[in-house]
Parts: sequence; structure tokens; C-alpha cells
Amino acid sequence: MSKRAFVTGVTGQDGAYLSKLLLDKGYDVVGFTPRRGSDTLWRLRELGIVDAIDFAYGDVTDLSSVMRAVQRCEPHEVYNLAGQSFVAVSWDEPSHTAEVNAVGVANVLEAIRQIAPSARFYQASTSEMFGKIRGERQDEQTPFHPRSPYGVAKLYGHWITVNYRESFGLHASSGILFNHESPLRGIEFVTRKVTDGVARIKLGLARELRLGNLEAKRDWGFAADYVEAMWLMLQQREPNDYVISTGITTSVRDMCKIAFEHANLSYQDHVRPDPRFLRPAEVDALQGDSAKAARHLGWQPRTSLFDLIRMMVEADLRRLKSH
Ligand code: NAP
Ligand code: F7E
Repeated sequence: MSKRAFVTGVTGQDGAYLSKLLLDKGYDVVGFTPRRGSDTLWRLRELGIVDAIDFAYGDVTDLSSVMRAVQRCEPHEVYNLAGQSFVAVSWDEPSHTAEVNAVGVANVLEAIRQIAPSARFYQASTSEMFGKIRGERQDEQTPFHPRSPYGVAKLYGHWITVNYRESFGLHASSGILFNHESPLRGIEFVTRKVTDGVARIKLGLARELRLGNLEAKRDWGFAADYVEAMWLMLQQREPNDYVISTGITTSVRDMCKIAFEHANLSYQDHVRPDPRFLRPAEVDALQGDSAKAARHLGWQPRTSLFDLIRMMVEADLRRLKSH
């Protein structure tokens, strides 16, 4: 009999790559998703898996919808990827962000506790919880100091996961994932905004790209590598929390350089500063230490930022040419 996975946020970047991985491993995947007017299935289409997913409609902020879907799925594994994931928007919509990223996690855990207590649970936590960092590298022992309503809400999601593990013995793990990108990344995030911008400039569809803080540094990896770590966490005998990162940090400026140079362009000729993209409080730099994941899970990142950004520029050139 196949294993059944319940994936919230199935239409997002990570939901798409994780579903592909699980389907390739022979899982039945139930994808939990809100009914939206716009086309939210494009990523699943690009990966050719939209017809392989059994959709359950609902919203993580609506406990009854989560409970009904979990009851129908009877999952062995639950991956909670649903999130208001754009940090910048979290200052405009702090309560909504808290509803989805904090209360939503409690709802999914409560449904598991009541309906499927032997299911294994993965929570999509984030390096944004570290926020205002003091040391150079961040690992599972590093203190948290979130800098945005997004990070604050995710911190609740992290601790309620730990709490349900300690209170009720659930097999609940929290993956503290650093930034991970791909050709399926939302266009509002800086890597995809840059690779899409480079492709537009190269094809003569735009002349400039407006960006905020070029000095911010991030530890960027490839989403397809990172969803493997999610799956590995749920295959362990004991639940635990893991930092998932590449260990290499790069500035937005240097990431731009890689993208523009791949298209034989110079970023200085096209990137323009725009204060609209600055944030009320910034996370200046992040650099993870995933030694624990390497030791326990045997997980290692496989894709360099250089290869990742080139892959994204190529995908955006292909997309724009085909339109
Ligand atoms: P994403 O592309 O923005 O996907 C988020 C998903 O959540 C979408 O499918 C979205 O559906 C769904 N969603 C939003 N609100 C919902 C609600 N109220 N109920 C049910 N589903 C809802 O984000 P991602 O990059 O795949 O990230 C996945 C998760 O990991 C998120 O929780 C994010 O915060 C977290 N995370 C991401 C990173 C990263 O670098 N990518 C790093 C650490 C943690 P719609 O499209 O229909 O809105
Ligand atoms: O910003 C700077 C911006 O929006 C990265 C989410 O997946 O990763 C992501 O959050 C950096 C920041 O990602 C622009 O100020 C400069 O310093 O791509 P981002 P993020 O905020 O790091 C974490 C781990 C998550 O958990 C989140 O869900 O780039 N930056 N200029 C810009 N950022 C954007 N978006 N747009 C600009 O024009």
C-alpha cells in the first residue's frame, strides 16, 4: 500500500518540488489548497504533476477545513508549507500573516493530534527567525531575534511545533530553512525579480531594474535540494529540528552580478536604487551551519548559487521567448 502525504501550500514553490519528489517515491499526495480565482497551478503544471495530485480545498486558518481534509486523507506524513511567505508584505498585513503563519500551524497540529496522531509532521520554519544576528553562522543553538511580522509569526509556528512534540509526543519536526530559490520562485522575491529582469533587459522588453538594499547578504540554495531535507526529517526514528543551508553567504549586489554577467550585461548599467523596496527593519546577513543535518540526515546541498542563478536566467529567457 502506498504511503499518503498531506501537503499544505502544495501550489507554492516548495509544495511543487516536494510533491514531485513524493510522487517519484510512490506516495499518494493530497494537496491542501485554498480555492483562488487566479491560476495557482502553474508550478504543478510546469513539473507535469498537476493531474497526479488529489486536491483537498481549504485554508489553514479555517480549522474545520483542515480537520475535514486530514480525516479524508488519513495521512502518514504531513508537510505544512502553507504560508504568507513574502517578508515585505508582512508589515502591510501583520494580522493576516499571524493568522496563516502562526495560528495556521496550531490548526494543522491540532487536526493531527485529534485525527491522525501517528502521522509525522514537518513545519516550514525559517532563517528569518534569527533576524538580527550576532555571530557569523547560525545553527540550531543560535538565539532568535526576528525582524519582521513574518519572522515573529514563524517563531510561534516553530515553538508550537516543539510544544506539540513535547506535550503530546507527536513526531513533529521543524526545518529551519535558509532562502531557497528556483525557476519556480515567486516573482516578488529578489532572485527571481533579478533573473526575470535580466531576461527582459536582454530581450529588449525593459531597460532597468529597480531594487532596494543591495548590501543585504543571504545564504541561497536550490529549492529542489531543500525539499529532500524535509522528506529526510520525517524518515528519522525521532523528530528533531534542523538548520538547512549552504553555509555560503552572498550579497544581493553579487547575486545581481552573476545574473547580469550570464547574459553578457553589466548590472551597473541597469540596476537603479528604489527606496520603495527598502524594509522598515532589515535582516542584514544570514549564513547557516547545517552540520547537524549532514550528521543525522546525510543531507548536503548540491547546487551552487552560480549554477542556480544561471538556471533561473535561462528559464526566464525561455519563458519570455515563448510568450
Ligand atoms: P510560496 O511559494 O509563497 O507558497 C506558499 C503556499 O502557501 C502557496 O501554495 C499558497 O497558496 C499557500 N497558502 C497561503 N496562505 C494559505 C492559507 N491561508 N491556507 C492554505 N494555504 C495557503 O512559498 P515557498 O517558497 O514555497 O515556501 C513554503 C513555506 O516555507 C512557506 O511557509 C514559507 O514561509 C516557508 N519558507 C520558505 C523559504 C524559502 O526561501 N522559500 C525559507 C524558509 C521557509 P496560494 O498560492 O493559493 O496563495
Ligand atoms: O529578500 C533584499 C531584501 O524577498 C532577500 C522568503 O522565502 O527567505 C525569503 O525571505 C533580500 C532582503 O527574501 C529587493 O531587502 C533588495 O534583504 O528575496 P527576498 P527574504 O526576505 O530573505 C526567507 C528565508 C523566508 O522564509 C521567506 O519566506 O533582498 N532586496 N532589493 C530585495 N528583496 C525583494 N523582494 N525585492 C527587491 O527589490
